[in-house]
Amino acid sequence: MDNKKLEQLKKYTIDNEQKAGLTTNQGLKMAEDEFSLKAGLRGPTLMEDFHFREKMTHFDHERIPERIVHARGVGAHGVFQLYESLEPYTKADFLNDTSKTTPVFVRFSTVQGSRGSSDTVRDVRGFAVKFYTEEGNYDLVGNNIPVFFIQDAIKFPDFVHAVKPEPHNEIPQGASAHDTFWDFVGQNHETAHMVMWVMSDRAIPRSLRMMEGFGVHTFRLVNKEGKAHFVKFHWKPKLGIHSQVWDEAQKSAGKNPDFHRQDLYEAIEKGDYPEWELGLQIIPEEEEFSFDFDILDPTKVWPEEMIPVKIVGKMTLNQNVDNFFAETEQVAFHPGHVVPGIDFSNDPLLQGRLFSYTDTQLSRLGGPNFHQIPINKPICPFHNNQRDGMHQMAIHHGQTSYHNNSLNNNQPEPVPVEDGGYQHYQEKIDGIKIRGRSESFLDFYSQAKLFYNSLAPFEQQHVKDAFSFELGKCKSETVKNNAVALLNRIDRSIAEEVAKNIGAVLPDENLEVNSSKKSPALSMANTIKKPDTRCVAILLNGDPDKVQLRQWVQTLAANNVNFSIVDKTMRTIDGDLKVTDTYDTADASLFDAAILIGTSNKLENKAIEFIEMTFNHYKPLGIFIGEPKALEKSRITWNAPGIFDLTKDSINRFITGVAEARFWNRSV
Ligand code: HDE
Repeated sequence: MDNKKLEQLKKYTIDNEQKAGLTTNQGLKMAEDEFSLKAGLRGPTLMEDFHFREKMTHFDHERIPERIVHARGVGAHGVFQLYESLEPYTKADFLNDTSKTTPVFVRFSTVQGSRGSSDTVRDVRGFAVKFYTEEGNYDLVGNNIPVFFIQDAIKFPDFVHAVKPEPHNEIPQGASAHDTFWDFVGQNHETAHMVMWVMSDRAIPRSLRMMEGFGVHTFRLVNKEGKAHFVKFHWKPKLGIHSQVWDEAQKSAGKNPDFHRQDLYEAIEKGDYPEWELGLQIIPEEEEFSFDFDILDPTKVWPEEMIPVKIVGKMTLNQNVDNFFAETEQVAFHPGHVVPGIDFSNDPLLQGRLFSYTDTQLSRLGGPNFHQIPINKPICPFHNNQRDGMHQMAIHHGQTSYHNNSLNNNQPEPVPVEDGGYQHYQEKIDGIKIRGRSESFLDFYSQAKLFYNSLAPFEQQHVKDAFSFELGKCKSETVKNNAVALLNRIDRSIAEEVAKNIGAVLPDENLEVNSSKKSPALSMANTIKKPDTRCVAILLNGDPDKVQLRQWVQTLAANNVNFSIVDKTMRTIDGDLKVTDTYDTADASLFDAAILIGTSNKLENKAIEFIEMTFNHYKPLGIFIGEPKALEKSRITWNAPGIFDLTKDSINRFITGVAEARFWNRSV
C-alpha cells in the first residue's frame, strides 16, 4: 500500500544482506576483524589499533537513557483512513479529506517498569499515535485508560517517584503493589477514579490489539470559520476489549516476558492486521458548563451514553519495524505536535505535558535535532531558522538564519492562516494569577463509583481481589488503613472486603457515594467477541487420530484461529502436522483455549496441569478422551460451563467457546 512515511524511511535503510565488504566507519575495508593488533601474538594490544578503538568506542555508547516513564514499549507502522469529512468541526486536512490515507506510527507501552520488564504486568498501557500528515506530524499521545491519576502536571514528578521502584532498594519492578504508590494514593484522593481502573481488568489486557485507547484530555477542534468544539479522542479495537485474569497475567509475565510484543509482531507478520476505529466525543463550546463534572478535569470521563462516540475513521497496523532501536526507541512523541484545526484546552495536566515532552527528548535523544531522526521526520517539508546543535544532519545553504531579513527575501516566511499557517485558538482569558485547584475539580469520588457500578459482578470481584493483592503487598499499616479509608469514600463493600482481607481498619462511618448511576460502556462484559487470532493449544496424550486432527486444525485455521500442537517431544505427524511446542515450552497462561486429545488411558501429569490451569483461568476447554475416568485425577468437571466434550460436540461448537473467551460463571 502507498505509504509516504515508509517510502521516506527506505532512503535511510541499510541492507545488511547485500554482499558488501566489512569496512570501518570511514569506509576503509578491513582484512581482519577477530583479533586486535598486538605487540607479538602473546603481547599487549597497541594504541595504534584504530579498528579496535572505533569498534569498542561505538559499542561503549550504544545505550541511550530509557524513557523516565513508558520505558518498555513496542511499535508498528500503519495507516489511518477517514470515513467521513469532519469539516464542520475541524480544518485539519487529514480529518477532512476521505480520499487521503495518512501514515501512522504507533507505540504501545507499560508505564512503571524499565525497558526489560515483563509485558503482562498490572499497569496502564501507553497508546501513542503519530500521524504523518501533509500539514506536519500530529501526535495523539494517549493511554488505554480514559482518566489519569492527578489533575495538575506539577504533581507528575511526585506521582512517578511514588509508583516507580522504591529509591532505597529499587523494588518492585513492573508493579504498583508497594507502599510508596499506595501512600501517594491515600494522600491524594484525586487518584480515586484512576485507581479503580488500574485495579480493574483494563490494566491486564490480553493483547495490545484488544484494548481501547483514549486521548484522555479534552482538546479543541477548530473549523475554517474559527468555531471551536471540545473533543475527546477514543480508539475502539475491532477485536473487542479483552483481558487476562490476574493469576494468568503473573504467570505469563514469567513464562514469556515478551507476550504482548510477540503477539503484536506475529499478528502483523501473519497479515492479521490489528485495527481500531477512531471515535470522537464532541461538545460545543457553549455547553462547557452543562455537566455535573468539569470537562477540563482529566480525572473524569464523559459518559458515552450522555455524549455519544462518533466513529470517524479506522487505523490499521500493517508493518513491523525494521529496527527496534532506530524506530521504536527513537520515536519521540509530544502532545504539542498538532496541526491546524486541532488545539488544546486549559486542562492543567495537558498544559504541563506541553512542556515536558520536548524537554525529555533532549536528554533521551541527546540534543535538539531529534526531529531529524528518520522516524521523527515529517513527510512534508520543514523550514525555519533553527541551526546547528548536536547531531545536525542537514546542510543549511545560504547566508541568513534570522527573521526578518532582507538578504534572502525574508525567507523562510510565516505562512498566513488562509494558506495553512497555525494560529492558536483565540480564547478569551480573564483571571487572576493563582496557584490552586478549581472547586469544580473537587469531586473525586462520584465517577470512581460510577465506574464500579457499571462493572459486571465478575469484574467487580476482580477489582476487590486486585485491591486486596496490591494492598496486601504493602508493609505499612498506615498506608493500608489510609487506602481503605479512600475506598470507604467510594464504595463500602469494597472497603469492607479489602479491609478484612488485608487486616486493615475499616472506618466506622460509611462515607460511600450514594449513587447507583451506571455507564454500561465502561464494562468490558458486552464487548465484541470473535474467535479470530485467538490461540488454541492442542495437547496430545498418546497418538491422535490423524484424520480427525487434520480436520480440526483445518477448521480452526478456516475460522482464523491460531493453534499449536503440544506433545512430549517435537515431531511431525502424518507427513506435515508439526508439533510446535512441548509440555516444557508451552504454558496454559500463553494460550486462549486448549483441546486435550487423550488416546492413552493414563493422562500425563503435565497435560493435567495444563488443562487445570486453562480451567482455572475460565478458558474454553475441548476434551477428547476415550476414558472419561482419566479426568478424575483433575479438578475439572464435565458439566462446568465452557467444557466441550469433543466426542460429542463439534469442533465448530468449541470455536464458539473460543469466541466467548471466558466462562465467568464457572466456579474454579
Ligand atoms: Fe506522559 N510522558 N506525561 N502521559 N506519556 C512521557 O515522554 C508526562 C500523561 C504518555 O511511546 C515522557 O517521551 C507528564 C498522560 C505516553 O514514547 C514524558 C505528564 C498520558 C508516553 C512524559 C504525563 C500520557 C508518555 C517520557 C503529566 C495519557 C509514551 C518519555 C502532566 C494521555 C510515549 C517521553 C512513547 C511519555 C511526561 C501524563 C501518555 C516524561 C509531565 C495523562 C503514551 O515527557
